[in-house]
Amino acid sequence: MSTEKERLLEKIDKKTAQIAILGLGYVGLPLAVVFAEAGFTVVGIDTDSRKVETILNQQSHIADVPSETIAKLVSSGKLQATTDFSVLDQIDAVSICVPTPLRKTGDPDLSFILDAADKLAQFMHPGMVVVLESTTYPGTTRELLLPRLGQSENLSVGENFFLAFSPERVDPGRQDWTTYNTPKVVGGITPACSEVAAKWYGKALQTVVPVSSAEVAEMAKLLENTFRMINIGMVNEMAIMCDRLGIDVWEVIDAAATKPFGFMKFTPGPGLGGHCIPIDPLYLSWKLRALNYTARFIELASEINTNMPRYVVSKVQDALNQQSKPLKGSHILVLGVAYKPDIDDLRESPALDIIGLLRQKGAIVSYHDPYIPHLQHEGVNYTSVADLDNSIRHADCVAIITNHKIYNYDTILQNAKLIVDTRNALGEKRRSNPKVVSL
Ligand code: SAJ
Repeated sequence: MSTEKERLLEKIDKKTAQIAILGLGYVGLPLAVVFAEAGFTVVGIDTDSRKVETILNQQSHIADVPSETIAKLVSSGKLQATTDFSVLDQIDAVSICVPTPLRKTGDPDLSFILDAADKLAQFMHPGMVVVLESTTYPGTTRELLLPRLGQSENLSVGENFFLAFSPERVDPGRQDWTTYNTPKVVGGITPACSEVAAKWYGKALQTVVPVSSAEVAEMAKLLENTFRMINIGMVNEMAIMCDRLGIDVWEVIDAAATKPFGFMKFTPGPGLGGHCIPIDPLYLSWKLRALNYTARFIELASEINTNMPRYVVSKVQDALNQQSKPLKGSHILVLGVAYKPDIDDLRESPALDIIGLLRQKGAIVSYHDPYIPHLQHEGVNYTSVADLDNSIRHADCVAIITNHKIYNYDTILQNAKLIVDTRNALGEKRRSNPKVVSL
C-alpha cells in the first residue's frame, strides 16, 4: 500500500482528515452536517457568499437542515464555511455537490462541475480523496474530472490521490430517508479509489455500497431516475389511452396496484417537474447520442411527459366547450403550481407550461399556491390569489395541477363551476360529478 494511501486512511480512520464540501445546496449542506456530526472538521465552500454568511451566522438556508444543527456545529468549530477555495490547501477529502442542469438546448450543462474542478485543481496535493456527487452522464468523472485534477506531475490517481463518484440520493422534505441513512453507492477510478472513498463515506454514513468503478456509480443513479421518468411517461400514456376508451385510469391503477408483486404504482399527472427526474435521463440519452445510439425509451417518455401540459389545456378547453364557453376570455384558476405536492419548489413545474399555454390561447389565468406567493413566467408576474374561495367561485374552470394536502377539496368541489382534476385530488367524489373532468 502506498504511504500516501496509508496516511490518508489513517486520518480517515481517526477522523482527523480535514473535509471540504464544494457546493452548499440541498445536497452539500446536509452532507457537510453528516460528516461534522460524525466528528470530522468540515469546511463548506460555496461561491454564493450569502449561503456562507447564513451558515457563519449559525442559520440554515436548507429546509431539511435545522438552524439549531448549524448553530451547534459552527459554535463547536466542527463546521466552517467560506468562499475562499485556497483553504483546499489544507484539505484531505473533498466532496463536489454542484448543480448539473440542462442548457436551453437540452444539452448537459457541466459548467458548475468544470468550474469547481478548475478551482480545486489549483490546490490538489498528494494524499487527497475527491468524490463527485453531482448527477451526470457515465464517464464524466474519468473523462472530465481526472484530467483536470490529476494534471500535476506529482499526482498519480489510485496511488497518491483518489477520485470517485457517489450519486446523491437526497429527496428534499423526506423525513424517513435522510443523507445519513440512505444507502450510498460509491465507485472509484481505480479499486484503490473505490476503497478510500468508501472508507471515508463509511465513517459518516450508515450504509455504503462500494461498486467497481465511477461509471457504474454514475450509471446507477441514471437508472434510478430514468426508471421513474419512463414509468411516469408510461402511466401518462395510460391516462391518454383510458380517456380514449372511456375508462377511469385512476380506478385501473388502483386495481392494478392490488397486485402484491411485480407491479409498482405510478400515477398520471400534468407533466414532469423537479430538478432530477425530467433532467437526469437526458444526460444519459445525450451521452448515448454521441455514441450513435438513440435511447428510445428516454426520448419517447420525455416526449409524452413534455406533452402533458398541452394535453391538460386541451382537457380544459374541451370541458369549457361542453358548457358552450370558449377558452378565450374564460377565467381559469390554476390550483397548485409547485412541481409536486406539499413543497415550495417551482423548478421545471408543468404548472408553468400550463399557465403559459392557457395565456397563449387567450384565457384569463390566475393561480393559487400556499407555498408559492409569487411567480414569473414568460415575462409575466403572477401573485397567488388572496381570496381562494372567491376565486374558485369566480373561475369558469378550476384546474387542479398540484394537489397540496392543505386544500379542502370538498369546499373546492362545492364552490367551483367546473373542475379539471389532473391528480385525482377529488378521489371518489370526482367520478359521479358532471362538473368534474379527470385527466
Ligand atoms: N410524478 C408523477 N407521477 C408519479 C410520480 C411523480 O407525475 O407517479 C411527477 C411529480 O408530480 C413531479 C415529478 O414527477 O412533478 C417528479 O416527482 P418525484 O416524486 O420523482 O420527485 P423528485 O423530483 O423530488 O424526485 C426525487 C428523486 N430523488 C433523487 O434524485 C435523489 C427521485 O430519485 C426520488 O425517487 C423521488 O425524489 C422520490 O421518490 O420522492
